[in-house]
Amino acid sequence: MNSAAFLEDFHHVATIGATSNNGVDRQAATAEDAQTRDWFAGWVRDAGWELRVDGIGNMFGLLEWTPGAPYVLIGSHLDSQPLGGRFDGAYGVVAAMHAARRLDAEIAEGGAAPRFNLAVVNWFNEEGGRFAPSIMGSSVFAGLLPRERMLDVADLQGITVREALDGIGYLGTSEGPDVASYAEIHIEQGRILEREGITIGLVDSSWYTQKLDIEVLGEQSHTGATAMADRHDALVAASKIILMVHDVTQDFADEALVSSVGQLTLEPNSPIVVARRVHLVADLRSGDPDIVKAARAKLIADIDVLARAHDIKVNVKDFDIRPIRRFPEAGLELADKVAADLGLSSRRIQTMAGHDSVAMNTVAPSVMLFIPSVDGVSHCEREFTTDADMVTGVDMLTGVARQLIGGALAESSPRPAEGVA
Ligand code: HGY
Ligand code: MN
Ligand code: MN
Repeated sequence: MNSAAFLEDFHHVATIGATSNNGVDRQAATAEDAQTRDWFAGWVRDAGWELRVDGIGNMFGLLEWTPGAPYVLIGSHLDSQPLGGRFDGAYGVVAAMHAARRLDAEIAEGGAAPRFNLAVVNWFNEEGGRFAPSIMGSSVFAGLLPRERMLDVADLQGITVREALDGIGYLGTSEGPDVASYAEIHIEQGRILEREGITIGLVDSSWYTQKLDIEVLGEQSHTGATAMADRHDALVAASKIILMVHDVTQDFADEALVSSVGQLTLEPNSPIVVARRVHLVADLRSGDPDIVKAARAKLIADIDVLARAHDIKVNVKDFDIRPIRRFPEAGLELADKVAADLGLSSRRIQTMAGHDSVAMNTVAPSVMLFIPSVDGVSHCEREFTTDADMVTGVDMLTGVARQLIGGALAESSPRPAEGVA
């Protein structure tokens, strides 16, 4: 495998939307996202593969070796968080492009046409930083989210997904390929592989996740002239809610529940006006659905008490509820054997972060692979993974994809979700 070519492509993509602290800012359907999309499209065309863009901006590079056969999909996402890391998602897309190119060369050199074809995919808006929810493009593709409703989702400036995709020329009209199975490789975004000195993570399940959309409604007034007894300060109440979201984790075993409020909007956001409205998004995750549900119930009860005490109104809505999804045993065993044949250490591991594979695993047998993250840092400019680990991961993905196009997992079926309300 030509590691130098892979590394050259990866480090080139990292220059697109690069920030001054070694991160990237390529939020979904922005000009920077468009630049990586143009790069992906040009690379696919230069490779002689068919390029397709579907109705939610997912991009596919198709290699058809066996006319009419379904496709094994391999890929990830090129969009990033604001001031995010240059590895999250982009690594998996560039790795998939190079894995596909290797398999294409093997088949061209005399390999028999495999049972299944292969497609490389760049999923739209996996990150969900600009347009919520995250994992949008792959969830629409998997039929988990309705496309028309997602196209109407607006960002904080009121621009819709439809307008943004159309504005960068990536509101496609094609249908995606018929899927036989899916594989994705991604940085771990945690510290387990690094701590244990293990090269490859074999993801066996995803954490139960849900978001809370919280609207705090007070009353606007003069910060200087209004008596304290007369104030209905939405920001004071919101601040207490933010701490509640953090503190509820202490009701459970260490690290059993993770939660934060990551997004806050404030109205009218004037230094001389008591806030009338604050909008918050809280993210709650656990390996145990009952823990998230118990934490949610406590938060709703405590917020109700707070609203009364402050004589304000708080609206709380659930959204982006993701049950635990287990990846097929046959895929884990397949990946375990590929790693062993390559002489790589591996271990089974859960993912706390969401991924496109979590959506794809609902419609096609999927394999999700990790490579180590230095310090486990992600969604941060400090995110880092070594060239050596990235190159090893491309070998791993190529080995798994080679099995999948040969028909492995063809008889497997996706597993039902767990922890569904
Ligand atoms: O939602 C997630 O966990 C992903 O990072 N977008
Ligand atoms: Mn990601
Ligand atoms: Mn991410």
